[in-house]
Amino acid sequence: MSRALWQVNRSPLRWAVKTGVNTWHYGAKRQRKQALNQLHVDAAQAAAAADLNRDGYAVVSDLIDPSLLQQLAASGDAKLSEIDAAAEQQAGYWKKFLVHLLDSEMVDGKLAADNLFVRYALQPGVVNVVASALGEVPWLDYVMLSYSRHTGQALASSQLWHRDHDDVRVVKFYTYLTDVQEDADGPFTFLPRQSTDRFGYPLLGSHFKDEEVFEKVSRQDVKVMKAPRLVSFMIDTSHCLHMGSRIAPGHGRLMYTATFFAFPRMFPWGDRPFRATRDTSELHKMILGLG
Ligand SMILES: O=C(O)CCC(=O)C(=O)O
Ligand SMILES: [Fe+2]
Repeated sequence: MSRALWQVNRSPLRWAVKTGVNTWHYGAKRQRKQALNQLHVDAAQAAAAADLNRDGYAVVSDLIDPSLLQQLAASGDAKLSEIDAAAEQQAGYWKKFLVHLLDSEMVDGKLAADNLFVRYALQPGVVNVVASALGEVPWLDYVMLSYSRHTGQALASSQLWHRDHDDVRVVKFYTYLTDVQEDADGPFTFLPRQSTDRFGYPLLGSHFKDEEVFEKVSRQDVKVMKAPRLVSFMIDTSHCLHMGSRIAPGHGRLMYTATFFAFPRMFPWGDRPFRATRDTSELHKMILGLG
């Protein structure tokens, strides 16, 4: 920041001068970096963060609060009965193979900060890992409970190889809520960071067919997350090519996703999908973007 701007910020003029979004971001970013020091990151969480930064992925099942996991599993099971109704509501949605199951939890388009699906993302075993990996308190962009199903249509969007938004750090935290132990269950599938780097950034296109990827990267590098229900993992989806939800007939996959960004979000954000309650802490408000 220039010296002149620094002075304006401290002068009585500061509210009259539009210092611009960048200056505001600068302050918010610094605050987020400082707030990292308030977190009590344990050795296992730090190790997972190191894995995430080095390889682009970490299996984090052991870091998850068992009671929250049980509650999530029970709520997930209950939501399975809502699939048909939700699918009907979302008939115009472009990702035909994906049914969103949290709409019924929202009030005016928002989830309360004490809603289970939000609390699950805010647990220390998740936040501490993402925060240490990013070097700052993360921004929780959204949480999602999705059911992937067979459509019989050609592979599209996230069923093809892609990175999520290429220039911000995106870390996604996933928990399987049904068994994903066969290819037919549409496992989350990815290339570690090093292999993805070998693929590089083709000038054209953001979503790639298998053949395009394996022209440049060995098939042996592919990691297929085949795992029983309740396994949790984190992926740096901005640095790792990934795809999934290639579901065979008669199969389906229920998965929880929490998407974290390094602040600021690359695209302007509108209304947040979260609402604070009287008991929401300052840390959680920061994470939920309700500052
Ligand atoms: O459905 C899948 O497994 C892929 C999901 C995906 O691309 C994402 O979560 O960013
Ligand atoms: Fe993705």
